[in-house]
Amino acid sequence: MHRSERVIPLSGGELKLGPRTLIMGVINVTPDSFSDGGLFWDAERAVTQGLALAAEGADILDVGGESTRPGSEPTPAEVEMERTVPVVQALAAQSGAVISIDTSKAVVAQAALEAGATIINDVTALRGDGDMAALAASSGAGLILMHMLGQPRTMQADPSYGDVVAEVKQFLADRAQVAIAAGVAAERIVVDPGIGFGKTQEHNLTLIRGLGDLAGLGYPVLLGASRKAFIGAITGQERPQDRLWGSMAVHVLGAALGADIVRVHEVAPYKDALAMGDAVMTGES
Ligand code: PMM
Repeated sequence: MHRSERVIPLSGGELKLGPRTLIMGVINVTPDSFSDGGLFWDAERAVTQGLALAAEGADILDVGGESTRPGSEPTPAEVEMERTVPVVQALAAQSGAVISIDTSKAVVAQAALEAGATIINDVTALRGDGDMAALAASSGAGLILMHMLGQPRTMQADPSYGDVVAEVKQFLADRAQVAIAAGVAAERIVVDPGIGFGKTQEHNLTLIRGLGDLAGLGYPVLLGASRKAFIGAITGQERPQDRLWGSMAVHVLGAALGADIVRVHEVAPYKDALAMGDAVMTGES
């Protein structure tokens, strides 16, 4: 088995990891996300999109109200809450999927958890808000810790590493220890190399090749490469929405190399592609 069988306990449910790669569908409620050009930024459309992705088989819906595209400025907490809370509430009630909130602000995360989210997806890995670790611990939420070098505003300026896999791995180990020290249960932690967050094309490719090494930390691994610029650079597809096929190759390979969860914008194509990849890797159909 190329991935460990285990369960992430969540309030009101659980996520079963192992033979089947889990799919996290992206719901960006932002006017300026790089990947979907703000298509889903009003609440009603975001809910419709979330329900569609759940019907296609998304295990998790990741709702975000702040763009983290390279060069983006921070969004005020009230704006982020106005965008995300109604969407979380509707999707938690109607979709049947586990809901994660993509935020680095504790007040936003708390409001989303009250509205029915059960996972916090923090792209700053608890460095953005001093209250986030305590919230994660007291709420019993799942916690995704992502690696980012620098801040979205400047992260793509000139990212540099000695050994990118070793450095990202050490960072994730350290952040997981910070979470555990604050009272987060180790079994609720997921780690993510943060593809495109302060990384060159070569760094991204090396990190994907090194996913098995990151899985060696002992935490489930999430891979989010959908529609990102490095895929456009290799395939020549300039528009993010034309990067599905390139993105699928990356996530199927990533799952074979050790990613337990993939974060993607389309669900139906991945459902079949990952079913085949998982069947090849496990021998189970
Ligand atoms: N990428 C984006 C936003 N949030 N969260 C995690 N854990 N991992 C990612 O790779 C990630 C993220 C940016 O992409 P988007 O515009 O498609 O949301």
